[in-house]
Amino acid sequence: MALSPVCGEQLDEQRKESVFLRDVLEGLGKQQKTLPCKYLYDEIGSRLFERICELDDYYLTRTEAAIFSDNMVDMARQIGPGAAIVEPGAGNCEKVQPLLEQLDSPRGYYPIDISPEILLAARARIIAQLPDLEVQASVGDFTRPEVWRELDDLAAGKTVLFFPGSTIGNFDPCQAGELLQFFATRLRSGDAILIGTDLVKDSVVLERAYCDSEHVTAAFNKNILARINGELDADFDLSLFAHRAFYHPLRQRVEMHLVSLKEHCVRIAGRQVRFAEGETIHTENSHKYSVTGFNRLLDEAGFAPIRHWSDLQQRYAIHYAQVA
Ligand code: AVJ
Repeated sequence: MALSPVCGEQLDEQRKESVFLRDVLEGLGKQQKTLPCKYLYDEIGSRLFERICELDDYYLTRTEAAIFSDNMVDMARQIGPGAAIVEPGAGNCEKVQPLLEQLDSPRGYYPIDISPEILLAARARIIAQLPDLEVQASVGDFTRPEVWRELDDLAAGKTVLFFPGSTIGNFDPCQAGELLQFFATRLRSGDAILIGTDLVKDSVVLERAYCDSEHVTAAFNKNILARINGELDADFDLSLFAHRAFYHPLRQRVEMHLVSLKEHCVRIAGRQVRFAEGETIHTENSHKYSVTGFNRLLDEAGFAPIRHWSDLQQRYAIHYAQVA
């Protein structure tokens, strides 16, 4: 996992910038303007998201954590001894720690993330706390096959993918199915996935989670415009946009938008983009599933649903499914 030399990094930065510009112009050129939600998560965005996770209105994080802590013994028993845990998009690797501690002689922990800094710090922390565990971090985009090649020769034995946080909800059901299928093809028969999903529920509860009373989600959403201003020479006036989040019951998802409060033009890298009054930029989707709906998705992707754990209010579910 060598870090690239400085000149390579500079080239990389330029390439990243032009991909970002291309994505922004392409998204804002559409009939329904959009911006890819991955751009919400720069350093400031990631910090704002961490604050969202601590909000009273945002029930997801603490509900998932409670389901894990209430059922950890059961989950570890379900996984069984000697398992290797692979975590795509592991970030700071905080959620996996109690599982690693509970498992019967796990074979190793293999986090994958695009941010080497966060990953290496997390790896050091886990090694300090669980010195007997093999920890091997892979830097890269977990949706690309290359990064999985390093994991191809995990010693024989069961592998379990750990995918918490309702991250799967960011993908539309079709893409989510493709991602699950991609995961399934990286695994062998008898391997499994432990995956968290937010459940379909009352729209008032959902909308409060994405339009919180402390306006942290609004700041998170608007940060994408600040990021474009800072990185791409643009002049978005953040005060001309409002945060909007609503539940779309047919699509079973919360949509996040930025609403233009009046007709105006924005300049981005020498180009003009026009906004009508009330026009929106669609910035993120958060899909919600019923247990049966998600089981169907797992099944279609090549995972046999084994069981799930939920909270008393049925707000959130953690599914365990095995490669057929
Ligand atoms: C990181 C995709 C799980 O959809 O709940 C939270 C992102 N956006 N508030 C979610 C998010 C606004 C979050 N996920």
